[in-house]
Amino acid sequence: MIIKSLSDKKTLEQTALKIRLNIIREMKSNKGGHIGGSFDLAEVLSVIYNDFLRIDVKKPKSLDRDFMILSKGHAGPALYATLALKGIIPDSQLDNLNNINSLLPGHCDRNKVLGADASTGSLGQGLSIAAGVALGAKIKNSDQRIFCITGDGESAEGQIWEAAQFASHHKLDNLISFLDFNNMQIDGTVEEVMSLGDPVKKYQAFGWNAVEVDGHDVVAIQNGIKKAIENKNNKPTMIVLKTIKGYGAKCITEMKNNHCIGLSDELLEKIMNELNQQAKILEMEVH
Ligand SMILES: Cc1ncc(C[n+]2csc(CCOP(=O)(O)OP(=O)(O)O)c2C)c(N)n1
Ligand SMILES: [Mg+2]
Repeated sequence: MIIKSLSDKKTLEQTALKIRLNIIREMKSNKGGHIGGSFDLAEVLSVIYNDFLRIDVKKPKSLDRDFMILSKGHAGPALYATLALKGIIPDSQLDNLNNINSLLPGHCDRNKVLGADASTGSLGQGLSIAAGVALGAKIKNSDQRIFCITGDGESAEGQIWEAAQFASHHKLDNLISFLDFNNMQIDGTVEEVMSLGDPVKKYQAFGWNAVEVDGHDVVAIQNGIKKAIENKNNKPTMIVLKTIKGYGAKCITEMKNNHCIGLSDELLEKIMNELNQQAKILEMEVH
């Protein structure tokens, strides 16, 4: 499999910052939402959409496209932020998140959002959908890649492990999945609510290739995906992303619970100060 030339670190980090800025635009219009679990996906989405997801932005529903299924559907705002940057959905939609008549519901809805490849939000289902699409691609002899992002709290769902077993049984090496391993879920740490143990060992035991990488290191993520594509050993791949929920703004990561929060003017100002400082370092103009 030939891999096109990959983006440099700065480009990927700039995209990650643009994703966070777009998320904040969405949150502003909704006066809050799932900021923590959306912010921590900015790096992985930047790498997937800049370098690996082969889609024609003019035909995002084309059947031979690569698929990206956001199984932790409450992070929909992170996906929409990326789709707007890629020109798949209009940028103006970001100013109307989760309101009546909005085309961007809080959770992913494939019937409303162009580029959302599955309707998710009921946790545990996305990996099964991704595995089904990956099996379909195998049956068609298509070289499509199927990407999927799951959560660590989500991994308490039994269906995740049925999908893991199914994907290895069917040798779905076209399935590249991620686990957002931030050790946080809705109302506590994963450790206290339902410990996940060592997900790398678990997925390996299920017959997957599995590695852990720093989920905020764009180059490490890029290398992980590259290896998954090159690795033709008939196994699906799980890239465990060691992340910090809310990463990108210290004022969010320092909150005891940043799962679904209101966005006051004061908090908005604090977040924007931090993002503007990062923009200066990355030599970006923020409007
Ligand atoms: C089947 C199901 N059960 C419960 C919920 C409620 N819920 C929404 S988000 C969430 C926590 C998910 O944790 P995790 O996967 O770690 O995502 P993160 O909070 O890290 O973004 C829960 C329990 C749900 N959406 N679906
Ligand atoms: Mg989590």
